Amino acid sequence: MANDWWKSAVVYQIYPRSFQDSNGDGVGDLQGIRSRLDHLEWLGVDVLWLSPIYASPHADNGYDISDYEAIDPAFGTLEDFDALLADVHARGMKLVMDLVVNHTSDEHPWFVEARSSVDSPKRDWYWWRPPRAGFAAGQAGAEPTNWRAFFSGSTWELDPASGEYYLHLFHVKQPDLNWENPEVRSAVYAMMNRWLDRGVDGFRMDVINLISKVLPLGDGEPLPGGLGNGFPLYANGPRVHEFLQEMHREVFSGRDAELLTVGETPGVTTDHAVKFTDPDRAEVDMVFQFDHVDVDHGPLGKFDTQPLDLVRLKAILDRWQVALAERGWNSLYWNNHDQPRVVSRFGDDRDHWAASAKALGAVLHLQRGTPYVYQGEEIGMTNAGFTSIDQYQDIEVHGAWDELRAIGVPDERILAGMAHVSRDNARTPVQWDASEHAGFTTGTPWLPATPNHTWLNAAAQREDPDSVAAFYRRLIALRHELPVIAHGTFEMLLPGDPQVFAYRRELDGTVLTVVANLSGDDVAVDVEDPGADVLVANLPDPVVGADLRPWEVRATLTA
Ligand code: ISL
Repeated sequence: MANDWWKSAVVYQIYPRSFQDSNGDGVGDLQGIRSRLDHLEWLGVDVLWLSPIYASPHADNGYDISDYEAIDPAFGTLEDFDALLADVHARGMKLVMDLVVNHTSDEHPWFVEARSSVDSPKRDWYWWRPPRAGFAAGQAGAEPTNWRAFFSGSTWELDPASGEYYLHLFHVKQPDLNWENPEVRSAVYAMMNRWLDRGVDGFRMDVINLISKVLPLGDGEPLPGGLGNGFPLYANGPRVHEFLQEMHREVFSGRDAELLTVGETPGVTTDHAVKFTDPDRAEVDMVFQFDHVDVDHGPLGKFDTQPLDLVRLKAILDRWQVALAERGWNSLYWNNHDQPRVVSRFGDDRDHWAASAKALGAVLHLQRGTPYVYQGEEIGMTNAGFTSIDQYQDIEVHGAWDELRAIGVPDERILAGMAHVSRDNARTPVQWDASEHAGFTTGTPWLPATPNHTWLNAAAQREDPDSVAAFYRRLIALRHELPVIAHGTFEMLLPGDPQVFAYRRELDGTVLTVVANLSGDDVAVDVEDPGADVLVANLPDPVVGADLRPWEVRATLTA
């Protein structure tokens, strides 16, 4: 197998909680995934990435792990896991696990032990600090640094027993591991090796660029509301590349040709991304950058949603294509369990639902990089349409609700932002069929199925050669068949056009030109070769060189 087999592969992300329930408890599980592998094989994806299935109190739906070596009973057993892995391999696919090691759950035995005493041998496995000089424990402002947590509030929680604070970049139930401590690193590597020995095919590494903090820990630039921005002090930190190279030596070396490793790296720069993914440096195969999904965030953060500026979105994606052209590799995504549904966000889920879902799919999948499909994206699933705060389950939403109200943002404005970009939009059950709860469960789903499942579902689309799912299937097959898609150069065309997304790929004399109208108007384009053949298009009777109809995409090939 070539060392870079993943350059022509497509990854499918499963969020197990919402994929398929097999036992009627309303939560998806491993047996449920096994029962739906036909769909994934039909779609033609190469790799499945499972969001966390480890034992967890589920404060953050499994991104708070209390035992890295056990399967959470809500999802099944280790036997179920082995059976799933065998099934996936038997169908010629690979299985990649989520690796959440910036933090554990506060219920992980490591943290329970660390918290038990300042003299605990595990105390230094986490970040403990006394109150700020001159302050008493618990006093306002006594937190060791002013950092704001991702899920609102301070990143520091007081442990009353010892009078010290522990660090949690995310929720209070997600204490950060201290990667400076070599014992922590060895324990993580040993755990990873055990999963690889069990047969898994790699890892998606949660917030892996946050594991190295700038020492000594200090304050960040003040933010409105009194807290500070610690991000520059812990993102892409001083030892992060060293740690990943060490991990590579201790875990991947000798077997990395078969594996896929992808770092989730919020705030990664192109310079760091090249370092993370340059094969000669032996860190990870690719990373997830965030610039394109942060494009519609406003001054008050993600829930302060701004209209899409397509010229800016294109400039961001172009910059990433160019920066990683010679060294390193991009991952390509619109969606995951943290992002709203792309057809609702950047497409038109009302008047041009199918055409816009397909156009966005084509624009992404024909770029250079490894595409990721998030469950339900392949059938054009839409946002949840929640209108009241009680409908949301996500801790991020509830933290932000309190925080934004406290600074006087009107409820309607907050709710509008949440309806647009909240993470729960991606977490409603996969819409398998038109039956009650969309075929996801026979019980009561933990988050309700979106009402449009009566017509928007996988069963209907598998029958229909013009469906969004059939179109995604074709895009995936094309990457396998045409080397120009996996390996060709990338050139952005018409960068200043506010409606058209167009680019050219080239390999050994084969030229692929993609033109997409990401608007509801007719628009002219003049960049296609008149002699080219249409390779894939989303509307009937495509004509090379003709005006693009609303949300039309054409990809043409010149040999
Ligand atoms: O979704 C976000 C908030 O808008 C992101 O900032 C997100 O928190 C960030 O991408 C890190 O995400 C990962 O780690 C989190 C977890 O909640 C996310 O689900 C996971 O993808 C903490 O483990």
